[in-house]
Amino acid sequence: MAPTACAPLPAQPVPPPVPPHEPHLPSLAAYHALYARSIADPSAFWRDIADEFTWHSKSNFDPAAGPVHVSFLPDRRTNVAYNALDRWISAGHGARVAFYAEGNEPGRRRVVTYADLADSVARMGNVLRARGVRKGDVVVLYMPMVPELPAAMLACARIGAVHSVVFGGFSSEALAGRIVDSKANVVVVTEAIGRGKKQIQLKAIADRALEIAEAAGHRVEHQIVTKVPGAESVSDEACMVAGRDVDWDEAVREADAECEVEWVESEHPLFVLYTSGSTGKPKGVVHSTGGYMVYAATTFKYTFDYHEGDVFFSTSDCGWITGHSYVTYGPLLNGATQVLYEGVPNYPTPARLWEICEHYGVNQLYTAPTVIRALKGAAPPPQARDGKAEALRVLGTVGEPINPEAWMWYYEVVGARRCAIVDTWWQTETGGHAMTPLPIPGLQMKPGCAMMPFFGIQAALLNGDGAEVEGEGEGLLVIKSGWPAALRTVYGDHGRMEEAYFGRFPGYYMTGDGARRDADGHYWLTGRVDDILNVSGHRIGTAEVESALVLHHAVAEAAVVSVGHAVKGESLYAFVSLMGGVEASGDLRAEIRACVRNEIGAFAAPDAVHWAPALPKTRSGKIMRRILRKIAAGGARTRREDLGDTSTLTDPSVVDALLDTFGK
Ligand code: 6R9
Repeated sequence: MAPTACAPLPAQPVPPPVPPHEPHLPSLAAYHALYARSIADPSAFWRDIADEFTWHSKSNFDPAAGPVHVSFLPDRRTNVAYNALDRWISAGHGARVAFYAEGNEPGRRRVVTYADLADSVARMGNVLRARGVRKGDVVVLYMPMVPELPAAMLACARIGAVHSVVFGGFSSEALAGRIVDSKANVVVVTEAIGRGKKQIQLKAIADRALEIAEAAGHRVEHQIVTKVPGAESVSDEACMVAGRDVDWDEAVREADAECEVEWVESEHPLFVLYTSGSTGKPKGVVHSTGGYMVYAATTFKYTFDYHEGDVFFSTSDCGWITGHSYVTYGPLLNGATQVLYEGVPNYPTPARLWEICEHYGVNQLYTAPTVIRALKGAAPPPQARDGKAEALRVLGTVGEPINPEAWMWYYEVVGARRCAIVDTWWQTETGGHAMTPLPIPGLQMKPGCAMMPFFGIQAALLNGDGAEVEGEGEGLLVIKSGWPAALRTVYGDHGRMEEAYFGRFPGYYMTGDGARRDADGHYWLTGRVDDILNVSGHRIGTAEVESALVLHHAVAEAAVVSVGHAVKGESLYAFVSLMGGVEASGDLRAEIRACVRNEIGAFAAPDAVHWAPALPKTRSGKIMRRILRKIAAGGARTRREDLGDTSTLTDPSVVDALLDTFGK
């Protein structure tokens, strides 16, 4: 019987260590000893780890005061790109493979060594400097998963600039919003990319975004344009705007290969990454240099038990935090070799992901539950045929809760019962894994459980009054005290950061997730407790989608909820009230969905649009989403008595009207 999240847990023994070498954490006792030290004396714990990196001491950096403040070795200076590349090259590892880059089309492969990557990074650093980019300036990157993207991120880091990667699935409007908010003067864009059968003209989307930004009063001075070998492009020379657009290949070829390292204060911002909040527009989460560097590297090392010579493969895009911490930074800071895949996991066939794992002898695979669910049943991985997990040792999952059935398939079929499953719970704001089972030999894994905190993380559960829940129980998941990779601020709005994360219960970082602690002290994530939804692992704020919906002139009001979806985890269901006199129609539904695609991106377009004569509201004007969620989940079969107490609604008859409008 497949276990369920709340049922008594079948113990899943991790098999005896397959690794050819001693694991980084040979026993649970080793974890407990390190964890205890990380809490008892965090400064000494992290300082010892930090000493493995290259730093320049002495700095006159003066940490800004504020009620919410984390700082990490503020008296030192460092450079993340130096630590990710030059450190390995100086140690004689320049010829080591950094990326096996696998193109969208099978067979299209590139190999990038540490020396190659360092060369591109240095030249790109000079290209940026020549365009006026200085320490602290934001550079927006709108690129697919090709080696040029981590190279551009590291080039920014090398010169002390702050990158802001925007996921290639975002629309012109969304990209423009991020450009304007971050005041970036330089944008790096890839001309066109292949994603599965589709060709996406990224430069055309970016060109439009620059127009929108300009209309909003912010002019981008330079756009650097890269090409992906093999992607068909509709743009040509004529589409390059003279004086603004620069060809990456040409510029990089002409640039000097020596690029002076900018040694920055440990607290200097490394990047801004926009993410959905529960209210209003996306927040620019700012991460620091030193603390983020050490934490991304340490979590990578222990969670994946990475050893020299292993091949790591994360399917995450660098447009999300997972690609930042576990494609660009964590792996390179460990001198790791990894597969970088441009395409989608099921193109041209659902066996693609397994073929890639087999071809490169992947040892650690990191992907999302939505990918696992989509591939489950579609194509058996090769190891299912011969019963061997080949090279795979650690299987990671991230982004959303994994249901026990998907977990069991990952464990039994993909991992052939010989791999550790690391269900990593963390967030854009935590910078790296905050809770995860670790691949410790003999650890009893629990399907769907994030289990234990990473070093330095003091997890706690609060009840609605802010009191800590002790022992077994459920509550709001919070983190007490700082950790090295904690977000430092929200770009341009420190007040918003204090309010959003620390306002309700001062002294605690609010994760926005709920969790349950079991009798063993292990944590089970129960989902968001705020208005953030998770569709295919993409974090989406209901407020953002609702704002996009009401931009359509025919829409008076909208409310978005989610319903369970077999592959995506959650799918978006929109209740839309039209302006007086407007007739509902199929065309209008399509137009309204297109509005969300234009405003945010295709991944945020609701699967269902329900014409709502009115929305159920409380007397204080708050939409009662609890009722809408029940209607969306129950569909046409929903009965009024299923909806619970509706007496606090201003107009309870609204509910009947909603139940009458199914399928209209
Ligand atoms: C890394 C990342 C963060 C939100 C987070 C939570 C959900 C992520 C999870 C998980 C259950 C896991 N989440 N990992 N829920 N189990 N292993 O995804 O960052 O995009 O900021 O999303 O994703 O709800 O709060 P981000």
